[in-house]
Amino acid sequence: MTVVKQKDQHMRNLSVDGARLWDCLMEMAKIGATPKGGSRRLALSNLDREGRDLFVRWCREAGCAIRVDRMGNIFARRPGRDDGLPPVMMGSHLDTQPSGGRFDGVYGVLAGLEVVRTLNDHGYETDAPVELSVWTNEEGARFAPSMIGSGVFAGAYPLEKGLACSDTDGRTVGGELQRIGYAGDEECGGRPIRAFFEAHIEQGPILEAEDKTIGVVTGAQGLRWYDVTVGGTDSHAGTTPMDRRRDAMAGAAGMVVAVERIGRETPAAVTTVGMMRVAPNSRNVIPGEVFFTIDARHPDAAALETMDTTIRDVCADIAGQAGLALKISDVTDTAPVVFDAECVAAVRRAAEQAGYAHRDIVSGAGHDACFINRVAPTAMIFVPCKDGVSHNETESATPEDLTAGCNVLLRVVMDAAEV
Ligand code: HGY
Ligand code: MN
Ligand code: MN
Repeated sequence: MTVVKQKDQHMRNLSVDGARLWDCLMEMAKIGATPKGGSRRLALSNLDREGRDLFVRWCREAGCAIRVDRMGNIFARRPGRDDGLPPVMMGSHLDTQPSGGRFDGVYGVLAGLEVVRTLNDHGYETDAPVELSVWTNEEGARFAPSMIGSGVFAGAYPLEKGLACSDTDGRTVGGELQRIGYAGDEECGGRPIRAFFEAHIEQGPILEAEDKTIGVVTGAQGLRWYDVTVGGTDSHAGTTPMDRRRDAMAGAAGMVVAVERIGRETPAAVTTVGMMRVAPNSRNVIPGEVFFTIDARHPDAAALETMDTTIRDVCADIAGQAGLALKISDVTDTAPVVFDAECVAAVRRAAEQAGYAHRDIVSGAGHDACFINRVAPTAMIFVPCKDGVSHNETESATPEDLTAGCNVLLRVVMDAAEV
């Protein structure tokens, strides 16, 4: 590979191979493909292993050295002229929701691979090394909390907590990493990173509605997850008079409606009850226990704090009036994030130089970048998705927009990797 001084001006206008990127996305989408055209690769499942293995093979073919840390985070490293410099990192996640789409997370990973391939195609040597990362269990669908791999890497959670997270069958992150062969020996984090960039679909309707190609992501809203258990008394549906019941389902239902109303009545807030388990879950038994989850988000920390108090109070009132037991456990509490101003400006500049319509945007979704932002200058690049739909098998994005976002990623990585 002939090395070309990276200062050559014409090298500044490299473009990625959008068709190759699309083909990779579709190849990865075959792993865990769902009947309605989505993806199901739950974190650390056999399908997640298959996706990881395919990614590692592609990166090795692109000349990258592979390292895996103790949380199963994968790092594919392309050497730089001065390999002692802290790397410029790109990346996202390969795990999906149970009925997820083909682009959430995967796009940021494979756009990074396309950047590496493009640099290779042109024999472009960066000063600093470039690393492409895959973070473990970003979605939080199988193991809670979400973003646990990047969270441990960034020091938000101790390693022991990360490895001990378990799914509803009692399998732990640590055990599953061993089982699928991704229990690495590298310590998590604690090393300097020059900058981190994550490309991602917006997962919301704004860019598409405003006909913008690039979202210059300035930050992300705050997020709180709760586990709620409502305790009543199992009893016979036919013989128990209505005034003698401790009906955990009726109590939980009132709380779900109240939580939804808090989201709807608090400007800029969103609240969701996504999971529910009923015990004993028999049609002629009054439920004695109901478990459900709450996901509450807001871009402002004080407003999120107020929502926290209101949610706890309203659930306690409902339980008190119905004589029910109530337990609310905090699962995750991540404050609103502001990304690095220089990295954000680099994304904006790259979009302008490429002539892409763009706008600043705050992410409604959480991302690994939100944790990496604690240990490295970080920013994100958004591209539109159809109807703003995500966490849904019909999630869709255009090859043109995906290519544009990847070109912006290429530019900011090349700039950041220059000394
Ligand atoms: O929940 C989120 O915001 C992300 O998709 N894991
Ligand atoms: Mn994601
Ligand atoms: Mn997601």
